[in-house]
Amino acid sequence: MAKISEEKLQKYRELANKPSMEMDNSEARAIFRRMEDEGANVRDMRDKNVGMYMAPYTTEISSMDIACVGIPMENSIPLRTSTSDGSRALREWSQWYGPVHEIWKTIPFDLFSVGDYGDIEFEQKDMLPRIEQIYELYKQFAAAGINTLSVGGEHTMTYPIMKALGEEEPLGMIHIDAHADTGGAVIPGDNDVLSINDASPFRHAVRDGVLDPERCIQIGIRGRSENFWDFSHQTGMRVITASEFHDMGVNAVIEEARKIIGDGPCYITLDNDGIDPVDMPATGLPEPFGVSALDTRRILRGAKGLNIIGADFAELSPDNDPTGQSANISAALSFEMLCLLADSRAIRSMDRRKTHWNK
Ligand SMILES: [Mn+2]
Repeated sequence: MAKISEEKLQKYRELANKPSMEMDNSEARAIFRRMEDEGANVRDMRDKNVGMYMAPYTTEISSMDIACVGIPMENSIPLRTSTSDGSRALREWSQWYGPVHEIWKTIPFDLFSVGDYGDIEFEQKDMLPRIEQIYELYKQFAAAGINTLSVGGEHTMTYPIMKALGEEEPLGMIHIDAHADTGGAVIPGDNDVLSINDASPFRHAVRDGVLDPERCIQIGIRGRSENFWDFSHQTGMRVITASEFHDMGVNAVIEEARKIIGDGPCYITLDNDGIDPVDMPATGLPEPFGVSALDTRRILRGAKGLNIIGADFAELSPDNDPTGQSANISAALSFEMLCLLADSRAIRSMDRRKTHWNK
């Protein structure tokens, strides 16, 4: 049996002696070095106090271009809850992702100032004051021209976010979910206010004029509640059921989504129950035969180049996630969204300012 030649071994040994941080990709090498120099804990993956994707924590609005925000909201979920813990779980797993996008090589921290705003500290327990508090905060983000990656928390949160971000120009939407979330009042005679819950955010957003239904695509809709979404169909949203999604194939769906969204501002919202519960068990509302985690990533990657101004990941319920599998996948998908936000902002604006960590 021939041995590996001394010449080759010599070369392999030289390469083997090279420290990991001396990687060939110079941009990747530079960002890891810079993060470490500025005090980010890039070598320890067990730090539970780290910011989302290792972004520095800050509540100083003027210091951010892109804000990562946790919204620990749990007010109207009917069963198997724990969405109030979703942002904590995602933040913990987010250390495994970034700072460089594996395919696009996007480095959000080198393009813009990304900050982790932390979890919103709700002043009150009830739904309406919480909705109001989210709206007031996102109005500040909108006024400062900040793009947001929000992690929930129940899906109701997307309504006040859209209300703030869509005030100037109505948004288009790419929405992955088992449910279209355009439901009406559950109890006949219920007033508009009480009908705000996690099955209705997009009905309220359309009614407020901040979401353009003709620029909306809803993907993965399925299950026993499918008959409750008349509002989506009647207002011209494109509803792609999970069955239709599987028949069409992901590339045809992406093509259609891009046509529907066009050039206008687009918001991406992922409800974790849109993803098949085999991949994503951490949901209060498991609906089988959904969109795979992999196809969800394909859809996100297919959105590159669109004018994306905000994104969120909703309804992660860590109590149903004993291995952390769901939080891990949620963090992976949300990093795709962070890169989309950075890339879109880079298309819109020439202004650049890097993220910095304090020592
Ligand atoms: Mn939803």
